[in-house]
Amino acid sequence: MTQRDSGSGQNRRWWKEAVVYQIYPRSFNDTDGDGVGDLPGIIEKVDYLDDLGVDVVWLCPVYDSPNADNGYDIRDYRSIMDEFGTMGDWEALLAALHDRDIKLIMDLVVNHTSDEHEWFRRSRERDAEYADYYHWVDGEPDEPPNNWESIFGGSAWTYDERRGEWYLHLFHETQPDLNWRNPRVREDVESMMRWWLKKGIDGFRMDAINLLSKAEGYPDGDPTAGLVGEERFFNGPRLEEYLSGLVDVLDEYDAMTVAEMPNTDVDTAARYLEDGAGLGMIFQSDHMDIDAGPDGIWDPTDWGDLDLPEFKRAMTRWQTGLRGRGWNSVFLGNHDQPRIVSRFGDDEAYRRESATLLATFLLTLSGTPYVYQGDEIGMTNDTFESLDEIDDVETIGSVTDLFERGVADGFEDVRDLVNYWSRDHARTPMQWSAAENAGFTDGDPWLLVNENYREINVETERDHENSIWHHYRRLIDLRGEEDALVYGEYDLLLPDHPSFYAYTRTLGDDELLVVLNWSDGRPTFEAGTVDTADAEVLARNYEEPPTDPAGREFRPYEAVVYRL
Ligand code: TEU
Repeated sequence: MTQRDSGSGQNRRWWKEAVVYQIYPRSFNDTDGDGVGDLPGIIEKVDYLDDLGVDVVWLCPVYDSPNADNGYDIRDYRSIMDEFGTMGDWEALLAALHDRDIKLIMDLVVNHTSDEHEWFRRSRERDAEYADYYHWVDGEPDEPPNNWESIFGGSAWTYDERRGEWYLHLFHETQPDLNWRNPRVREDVESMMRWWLKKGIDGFRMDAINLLSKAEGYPDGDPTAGLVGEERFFNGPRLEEYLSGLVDVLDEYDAMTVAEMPNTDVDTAARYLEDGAGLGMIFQSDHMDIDAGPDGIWDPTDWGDLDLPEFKRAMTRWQTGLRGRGWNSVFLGNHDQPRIVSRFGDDEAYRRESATLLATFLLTLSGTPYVYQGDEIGMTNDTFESLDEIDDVETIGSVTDLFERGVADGFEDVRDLVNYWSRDHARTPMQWSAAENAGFTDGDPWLLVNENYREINVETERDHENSIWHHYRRLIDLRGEEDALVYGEYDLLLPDHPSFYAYTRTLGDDELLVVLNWSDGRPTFEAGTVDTADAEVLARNYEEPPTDPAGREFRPYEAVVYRL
């Protein structure tokens, strides 16, 4: 691929100019009436994606899985989950996307497998070939090898009676961690990646990839850490080496990579990006942790308030910090996070205004934007009345942990916490229409459909020219037209302002200004040293605003993109 210079010192690459749409297949569209989304359901909606204007689809796991973690526990990397369809359906989906010039990236989940994967079954039998595929440690059945905690609650170790040893699982006990020190594991993963790349996919999203390398000898972690053991397994000693191996495979195919790396700072990230290990981009988590309590998201103290200046600092650290060192990814939500309009906007009085503001933000920053399914119609968080309504293994594990530690005692004590964080908010079925079950299924949906589907759905959104959906579509188009939105430098204005988030994007002589009133108030914008006299409006979420923003009062959640 030719890499013309973009005029900004950043090499041009196809995936830098792309807008990605993330599909959580279980919740997208069901065609066979079993209440679970499927691949033919996605094929049915390929024109929908084309109309929206996205360039890449990131498909969450569709591999064979017992579904303890909805497909993030893989039983067979080379076959398709029965509920989702067949390999033939998957091939038809790839062809339908490629016909419309939409690329497809798949989820690569290789920190762990399902405990039903053949490798694990043979490993626990001490089969010579697979004995060393996982992290096994000898010891007494009542004393785990160390104090590491699982990200989903409780100890990270489970004693396996069959083998008479402990195995490590940084997630659920049915998700044993692969032993990356074993070169055979790395070879098997690389050959699996090649197998998919040869089928014609355009890249991978790498799941929890900065957990691959664990501290040698499994030393105890700092017992006061939010997640005990975190400094022992995030960004571990051999991570760079393992990533380079994966990148070598991807480079053979000009494939796109986005690597999920929570708990990573900018300087560490730079080591893994372009000039380091060579990853295309990473998903960092600074702005996702901002409203968590001191001990993480399941800490029931002091969580939930969004402090805009702090949020700006977190975003800006990455926007400016990676300049010339690597490419950003930009996301506000995904299948693990609350709905963005409920978390960062106002999902009641100003749902349309705040959802369109968030769209403007997402699509005008430096880095490749990721739109999560349903955000383009402003889908909101749901309300969960009991743990019986929860499917998410993380919510259940974390809440059980709070109960066991005596921090909480019953659902009432955790109601607000669950209703703020549960990953199920993002997983309620896609709302296509006002028909029963939001047009998602003719059967019983696997997870409750949000009751607001009669008002909030694709059909209604597409009928109204000033809707959230049309705003996404226009902003996606604008990003395609304005090189400055892709390759321009980001400079923050008014860092400490409590309501405005404003920045410029500059590429050569071209200077764009984005002004977002991130509040339900009516603050007056002061442009400072930026000359706005000849400003031209490129995008807006209210009727025609005056062209010069300086000295003007902005309406609640008003968002405007100008050319200066
Ligand atoms: O998530 C990894 C991860 O770090 C999550 O724990 C995330 O930070 C948390 O869920 C936020 O609430 C990935 C996948 O995205 C997730 O869906 C999987 O459950 C997990 O890996 C295990 O594969």
